[in-house]
Amino acid sequence: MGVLARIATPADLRRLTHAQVRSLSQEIRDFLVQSVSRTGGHLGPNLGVVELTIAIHRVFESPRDTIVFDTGHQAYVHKLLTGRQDFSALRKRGGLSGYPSRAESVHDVVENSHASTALSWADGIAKANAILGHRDRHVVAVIGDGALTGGMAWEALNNIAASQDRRLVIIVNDNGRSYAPTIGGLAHHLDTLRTTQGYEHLLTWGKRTLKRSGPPGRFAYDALHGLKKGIKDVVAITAAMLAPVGLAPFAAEFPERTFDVGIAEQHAATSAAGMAFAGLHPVVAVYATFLNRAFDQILMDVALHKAGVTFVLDRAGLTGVDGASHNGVWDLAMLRIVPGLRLAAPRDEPTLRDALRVAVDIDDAPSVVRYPKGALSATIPAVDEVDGVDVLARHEAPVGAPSVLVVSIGSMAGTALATGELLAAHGLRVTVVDPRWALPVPSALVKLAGEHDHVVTLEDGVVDGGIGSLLAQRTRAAGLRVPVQPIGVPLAFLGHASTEQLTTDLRLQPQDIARDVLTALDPAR
Ligand SMILES: Cc1ncc(C[n+]2csc(CCOP(=O)(O)OP(=O)(O)O)c2C)c(N)n1
Repeated sequence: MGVLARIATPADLRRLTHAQVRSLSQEIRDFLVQSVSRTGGHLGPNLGVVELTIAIHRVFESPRDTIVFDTGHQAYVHKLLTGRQDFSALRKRGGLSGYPSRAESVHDVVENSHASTALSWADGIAKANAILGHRDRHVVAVIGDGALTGGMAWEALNNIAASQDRRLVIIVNDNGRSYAPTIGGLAHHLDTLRTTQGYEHLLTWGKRTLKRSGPPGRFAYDALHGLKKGIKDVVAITAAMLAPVGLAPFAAEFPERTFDVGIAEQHAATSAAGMAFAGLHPVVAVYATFLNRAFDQILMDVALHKAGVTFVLDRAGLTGVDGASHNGVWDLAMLRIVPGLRLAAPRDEPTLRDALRVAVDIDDAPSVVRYPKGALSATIPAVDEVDGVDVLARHEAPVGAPSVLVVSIGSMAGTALATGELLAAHGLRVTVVDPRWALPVPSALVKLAGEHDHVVTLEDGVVDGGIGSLLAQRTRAAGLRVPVQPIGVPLAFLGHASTEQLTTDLRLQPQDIARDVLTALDPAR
């Protein structure tokens, strides 16, 4: 029996002599060459990390210590050392995944195979470990010289370099190659640093690192003080916009729980996923327009990993005077395709408070709370509620009059109410509703749509691919024939102007919307 067959868990590795470890390395190489040449998969990157992975598992104690592989294509050796030695169906349904997989093992943490994210994950996990007082836990990030060319890795490095007291170890696996030889000045620089690789060398390094990794986190119990205040596991993250997004008072009261990561929206999202993995509930506060930068991270780091992270989007909708690049009109269309994501568009302060309260309780999916620039609308009370959907107004009409459902998203509530009144004045039966939670589209909203002759949706995001078009899709899928008329911001870059001027130009004023609805109902009108 070889050495590999006797390794069921990383603990078995720690009992091996150096000679046995050398045999193990050779066995793993032989195994990989044989099995991966049969199944296909990443052979070279894994042959390059055999000694490294053995060393990591001898020095650190997974899963107490978290090991994060950047990209994850080089995790085969890690799989072999953590109880997964049947590679016969690698990358086939029912067989082992070609990347780390939480479903396979508690030793796997990051499944995102998009490169350059590991340092952000590691930073988030290490921050959470420090806050939660887990002084004995290390985070080890393995990143290749190729992945290190990704800008996101530099966002993370900038944050990690500024932190102290965190038990975070970064291993740069510099083999001079990405898929092709690694390009750029960094690769050149690393070439000059590269040293001889060998198992004994790595082990000595690892043990030294353990000794050097500094005193345990000092601020855990400050932080726990926050628990008494009812914020339990909440931490706040901003990307260089602490005061503009309104986090200054939170930062003043809970400095240890507030992280300004710099102009690094991608790192904000992925480090938040890391924090959520380690037991916190991060609230990432950004302007809606800047969230666009972090789409892949929301999709692949937060949503795919079912991380409970709340994104608070300030300045959602038309922002006006800052011009084309500052309108927060893409978030709804962008976020509606993220599986599992829940999004609230509160219309006033009470619904904003309620949305935030609900959002920070969602621990298994991304949640988003979006609200417009400036003061929130005066309170707009609901007159009724239908399975979670607020009814803002009901206008009755004589029997036989056509009925219209006006669906308001977030800040459009005032416009929706005024539109409803204008339509009612034309003899229509009108119901004005606000789902508050717009994503996923509530089934109650689909049902309400089916009870009317016509549906009009009002949103302050791009109308193409927005909530209205999604509702239209859902009603069709439910077999309903009711027409859905989506009204929102056209797909264009809008020059700077006041929001009043913009909504007038874009025909988003109540009288324009009412006219468009009446025309849709009776084109001859
Ligand atoms: C965002 C992104 N772009 C491209 C890829 C495709 N890709 C997978 S591995 C890899 C090379 C990674 O090189 P390196 O980090 O040095 O690891 P090595 O394979 O050399 O160990 C590339 C480009 C990816 N996974 N993610």
